[in-house]
Amino acid sequence: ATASQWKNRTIYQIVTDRFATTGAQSSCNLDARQYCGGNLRGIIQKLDYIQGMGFDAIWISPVVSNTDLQGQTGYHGYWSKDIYSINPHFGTADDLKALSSALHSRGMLLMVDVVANHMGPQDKGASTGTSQYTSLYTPFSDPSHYHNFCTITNYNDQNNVEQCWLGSSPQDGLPDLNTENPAVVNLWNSWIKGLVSNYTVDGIRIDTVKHVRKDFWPGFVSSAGVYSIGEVFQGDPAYVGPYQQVMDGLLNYPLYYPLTRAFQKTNQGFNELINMVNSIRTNFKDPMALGNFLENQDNPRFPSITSDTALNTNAITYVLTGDGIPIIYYGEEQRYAGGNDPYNREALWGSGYPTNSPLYVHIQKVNKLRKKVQSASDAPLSTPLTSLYNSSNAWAFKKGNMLVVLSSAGQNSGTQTVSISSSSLPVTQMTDILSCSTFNVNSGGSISVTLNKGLPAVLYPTSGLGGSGLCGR
Ligand code: ABC
Ligand code: CA
Repeated sequence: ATASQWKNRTIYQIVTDRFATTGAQSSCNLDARQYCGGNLRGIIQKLDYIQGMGFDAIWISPVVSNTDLQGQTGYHGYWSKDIYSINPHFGTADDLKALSSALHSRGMLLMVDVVANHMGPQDKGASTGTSQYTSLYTPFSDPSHYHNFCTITNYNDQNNVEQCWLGSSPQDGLPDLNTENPAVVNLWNSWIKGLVSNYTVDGIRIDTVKHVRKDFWPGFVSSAGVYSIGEVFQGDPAYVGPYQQVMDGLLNYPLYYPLTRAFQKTNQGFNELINMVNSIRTNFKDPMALGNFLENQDNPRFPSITSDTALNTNAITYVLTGDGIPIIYYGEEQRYAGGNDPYNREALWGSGYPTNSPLYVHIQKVNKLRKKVQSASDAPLSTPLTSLYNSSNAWAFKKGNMLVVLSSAGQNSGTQTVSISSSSLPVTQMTDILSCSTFNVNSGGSISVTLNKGLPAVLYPTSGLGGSGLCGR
């Protein structure tokens, strides 16, 4: 699928080992960093759970066979050993094909995570350079396929970031591929082409993008031939933006930090977040092709930063309604609260997969509205948001005919009235699809929206809700 097809989607991010299992639902010791039994067939069995929340795409862990490192394993999938075989812990090539077709028969898309910067850490043994252990890997089994060992010490030195290894020693570091070697480039380009066609993959999430020279990527993404979204783990939009010259989208790290700060405590104001939304517009070629997120496998889950459930709900509401493609990390809907890696990779079977928990239902409602907005051709989701009002504890913006009112007053606040006035508002009755309360836009273009207990409102013209399944319509 193309970037423009992905822009209307909502993505559910899965750590394959931790989302669903077809085996015993044993408890998962996070500290141990072992495989806990999640697999591809487990995902197939839980597609109703995902689609029930309104997601129409999933992103799964890297699928290739991984190395094990002295007591730790590649349960997360980022430690490639043999790029031509499927990680047996996750299933078989046929299981991956079955997942792909199960998704497609539901009208959903498959995104696979891929890593081209490095291979997995070597098992015990080699102590110097690269030459002693390269035979571990397929197909990168020649020393010329790797950069010599050096550790990344200076993130301001792009050469150091690209040519050196992640990790502090040859033993636990990630062998850095020589992505300048034409043999390596050719192997990667034909591999990604094969992966996409063998498994009918619709999009790729690319790992460690800033650790490979920029001009490696156009050949790789054009060989893939589908939407690509890269990980450049950096908060500065001026640093990340140029990467959109070499691939379709990026994970929106520049947004992530101000978004977290706006909702990590009450009454933090919205200026920093609004400024970032604007700065992203000037630094990126296509802001709507960026992937917005609040949680992922590398950062502490949001509820580990604040226990305020209203702040959490507001932050998620921005991810679902702001500019860009929403990405929700598995377990976010159940308010899992793990901290940094490895504690943010809980086994979801521990939850029992309830479909009535508050955030599950919240995400479901907003996704229903997204579908409705998407089918209303007058004002699509790709319309950039317009900020209409902000204060120390509220922010209102319009996107198409949707009016979103976010609050940072917190769960212990009472009622909060936000009065918005703009000639761009339709003079009509609006329904908050979360509470089902209605509010009128008067002929002067002003509306007063009442929020309760710090929860947001997501409003849409009542007359446009027919067939949405929202608020009895
Ligand atoms: C394992 C252990 C960890 C241990 C680590 C050293 O080894 O589990 O407990 O701390 C995979 C696994 C991890 C595993 C690693 C290493 O491999 O998932 O569990 O950690 O073996 C991607 C993936 C990630 C994956 C890999 C490796 C890469 O999303 O899941 O990890 O394939 C860097 C990379 C980034 C990478 C991330 C983990 O490390 O650039 O691609 N993620 C700064 C740097 C970033 C750096 C980040 C985190 O710190 O600039 O480059 O990311 O270390 C902002 C700044 C940012 C700054 C942040 C912290 O603050 O703007 O620049 O990021 O304000
Ligand atoms: Ca590199």
